[in-house]
Amino acid sequence: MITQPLTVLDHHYEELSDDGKDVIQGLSQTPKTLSPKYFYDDHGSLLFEKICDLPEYYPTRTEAWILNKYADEIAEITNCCELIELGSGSSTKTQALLDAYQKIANSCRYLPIDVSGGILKTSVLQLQEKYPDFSIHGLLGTYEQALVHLESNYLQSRMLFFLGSSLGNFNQEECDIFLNQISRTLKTGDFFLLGVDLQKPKDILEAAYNDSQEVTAAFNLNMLSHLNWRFQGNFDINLFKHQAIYNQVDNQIEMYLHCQKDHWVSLEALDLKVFFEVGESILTEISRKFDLGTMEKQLQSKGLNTVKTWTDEQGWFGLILCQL
Ligand code: AVI
Repeated sequence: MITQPLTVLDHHYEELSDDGKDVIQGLSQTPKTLSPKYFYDDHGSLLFEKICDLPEYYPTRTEAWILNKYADEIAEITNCCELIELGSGSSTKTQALLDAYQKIANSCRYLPIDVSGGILKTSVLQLQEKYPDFSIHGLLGTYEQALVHLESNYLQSRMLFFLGSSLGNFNQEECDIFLNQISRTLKTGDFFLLGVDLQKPKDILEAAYNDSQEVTAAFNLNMLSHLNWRFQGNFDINLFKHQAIYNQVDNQIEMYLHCQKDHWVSLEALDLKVFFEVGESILTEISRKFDLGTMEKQLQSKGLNTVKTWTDEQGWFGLILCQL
């Protein structure tokens, strides 16, 4: 069924909603931080797609392997329902699920949600062609906007899914707020499918975030170029160096940009001047690595009870299907 590909949830989504107040706050504190949402301008989104194909970055292909192997079983458990994907990107991995649902039902509804309009529109148009009996419609906006939009009354049963271990980029408090929103968006009997990257040896994790082709380094540094065009800044990316370390106490990768020289940076649109000292660092991202049992308990505390969990042969990545 070919329909309008997208609904824009907030026409001002491109302004990232808070006009850089978070940049002022993050760069005014010690240690300095920046929100990972600034990775994803058009160039950053392309670099992320490249990261997903890197030999060292195992999460994407490992999760795809699990989905390909178990999609039929997932569809059998949930039956035909409205499929809603948060942060769908190019929806590449999702096709294993769509194929499985196609086998059990003539028509299903699939709603991919993303902040990147270009990639969302392209993938919706391609999927509408590939799955003509499905009703496929993109929602352009942030997770928060989408979850509020989806809260209203609805009849069909649902499966919300959040893949790629994007949950790992939230700190514990953000994770709590997000999971509360998820359970508010579902009604009793609905499903939530969550992909999580699991704890594993430090050397494997650090290699995945310090790849030999330096694509992750370019992705991290691109955040500064993004801030330059968005807020009329003068960051010199040659004065910063990328590094990712695995913090074994908090079980998280931490991505930093280390300053190589004393200098001032200004962001004119924010009326901000910041001094950077040689040796100091900006924390740009955390990527938490989970333990399945602990994650299942956290989901349960939100009323989301595990129905079944799947992992790969090495136990590197987990896919949890839970039900409200
Ligand atoms: C999007 N997110 C789950 C990725 C991750 O692995 O935390 C982002 C990323 N950062 C560096 N490489 C990939």
